[in-house]
Amino acid sequence: MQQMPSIPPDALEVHRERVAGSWNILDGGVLVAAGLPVPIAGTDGCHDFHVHGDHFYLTGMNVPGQVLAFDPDDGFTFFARMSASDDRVWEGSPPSLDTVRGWTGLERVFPREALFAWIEARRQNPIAVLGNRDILTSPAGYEVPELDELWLTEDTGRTARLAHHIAAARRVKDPAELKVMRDSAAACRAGHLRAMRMATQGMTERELAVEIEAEFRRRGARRPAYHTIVAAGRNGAVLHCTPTDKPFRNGELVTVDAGAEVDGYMSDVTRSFPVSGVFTPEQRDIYSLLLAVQEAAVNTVRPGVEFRELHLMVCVELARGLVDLGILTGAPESLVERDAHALFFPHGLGHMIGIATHDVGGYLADRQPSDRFGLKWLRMDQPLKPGHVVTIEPGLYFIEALLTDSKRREEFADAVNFDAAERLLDFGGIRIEDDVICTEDEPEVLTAGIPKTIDDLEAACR
Ligand SMILES: [Mn+2]
Repeated sequence: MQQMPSIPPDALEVHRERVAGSWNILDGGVLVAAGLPVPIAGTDGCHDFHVHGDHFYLTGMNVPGQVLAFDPDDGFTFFARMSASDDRVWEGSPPSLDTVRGWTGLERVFPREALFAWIEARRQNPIAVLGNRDILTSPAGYEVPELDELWLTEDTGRTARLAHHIAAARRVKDPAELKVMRDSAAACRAGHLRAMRMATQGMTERELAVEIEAEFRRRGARRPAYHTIVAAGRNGAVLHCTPTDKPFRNGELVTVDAGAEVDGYMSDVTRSFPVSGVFTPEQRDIYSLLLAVQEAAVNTVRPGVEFRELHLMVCVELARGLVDLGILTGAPESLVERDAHALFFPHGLGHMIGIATHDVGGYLADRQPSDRFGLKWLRMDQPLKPGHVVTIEPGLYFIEALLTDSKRREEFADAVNFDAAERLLDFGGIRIEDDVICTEDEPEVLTAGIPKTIDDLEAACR
């Protein structure tokens, strides 16, 4: 059931003004639908509901089947779901229209049955369809089953243009959003501390995931922000490893990539630590390299810094470290130019985070992801600005699929010591990830309270 939104009405009002101002439309209208629950095929159940981020950003509401509409004459109009009495038996009563007005700061709040008339009045005018587009395919779920007969004329060019503007607005987090993101980071910290304390030989990845997620919820999370990753030993080299029932063994590293959803905002943190509580000398060497590079990258988060440049800087520093460790051979810059580093760090340095874990607006509208091996999984390409919240998450992996690939072995025969790399397959992989606010000055690390130096990790594991 909907509770009072975490973002106060005056802040939601600012979101709406910012977005409507950038839309700058003179006719027609906009629909921003919340989305409908997604059925689990073959059952009478549904997947956990996820409200569309644009609808949430503008209303603070997360109730399925609701719609925010906009037109240049009336401004924003909200269509709230009023349950039938049978639904109230199963789901409880929804908030009254006045309660919704108070929560959202919206004045024009009507029962959802009025949506039909709103669309009918704009028949054959250009309409942009933002939010969840399931309103076009499942209009009955929004109580407008006659949508086809209403001659709703979507202007797809307008939809694309307006979607870009709302993504741009969502990039810069305001103080009300940052407050919630700090709460999310606090829940995330508690879960990671519990993981470090609880992990022990014989425990399974799945058992540890349960502990982490339980702690998130105790600290106010509604649910995990994404599928929790717990990966020990070789599994650490599988980038999105679903926890298995494989027991931890002393000598292995465990990588935990887990975040919490608190009041609609996400956290996303990764830490790697030893099952035994003590790093081996080899683990220390590789971990220290990654930590130094991660800390340098976090400290470089400043207005004007191009995130793609920061990613490439990290690649060069990781390549330099891998040369020192005898795994790569050559000049770090030229190794990165030919993507040799990407065998060991194939993913991007990070992404924007907010209402979504991989938040909208990562790429500027006129930039495209590269198809280069070392850049194709980079989720962000733009200059940083104050109010951006980004993850900084370099990793180092010894990935069987890449190291045993005959084409890559041929291509990088002169650059990679494959024997040395293969000896590290059991090392698996490590990643260090923090959530960082770009400010006018020093970056603020939302997740700074989660141990990441070797001393702090070994202490937290005791
Ligand atoms: Mn991440």
